Amino acid sequence: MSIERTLLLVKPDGVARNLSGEILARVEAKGYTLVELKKTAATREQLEQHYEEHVGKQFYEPLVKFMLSGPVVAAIFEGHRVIEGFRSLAGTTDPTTAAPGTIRGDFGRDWGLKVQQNLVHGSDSVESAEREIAIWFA
Ligand code: IDP
Ligand code: MG
Repeated sequence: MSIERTLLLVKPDGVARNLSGEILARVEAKGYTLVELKKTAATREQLEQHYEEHVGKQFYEPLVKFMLSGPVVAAIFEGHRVIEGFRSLAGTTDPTTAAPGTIRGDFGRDWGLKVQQNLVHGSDSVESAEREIAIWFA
């Protein structure tokens, strides 16, 4: 067994809708361990690093503006296969078609905006998790 860590963000829509506790509770109930937790206002510098893979895409600037629109909750969760496990709990990127039972499927919808407001971020690989944890928990 290898202990793995992931970076979870409750995005500004999730915080504004008072869903932070519900989201964290689902991850804890699944069996993963909360390691670090904070509510914070992202900076543009942090977001430019965090979303560097999306620079140049149509939704990039709307995404950065959205993530600056209010506070986020940042958490580190730990457990064997937590990266894959949290992405399964989160559901697919598009909340319209994310499976019911997932965070995005249960609480998300398309608001017709330039960026999908889909409540949560979760790291997609061990390398991404290490990079992202350093950005949010320096
Ligand atoms: P992920 O969060 O499911 O890993 P990514 O492809 O890494 O999805 O995209 C980062 C974020 O950018 C998404 O969570 C979503 O908020 C937004 N996004 C991604 N693709 C689109 C798109 O095609 N249109 C609008 N927003 C998008
Ligand atoms: Mg991603």
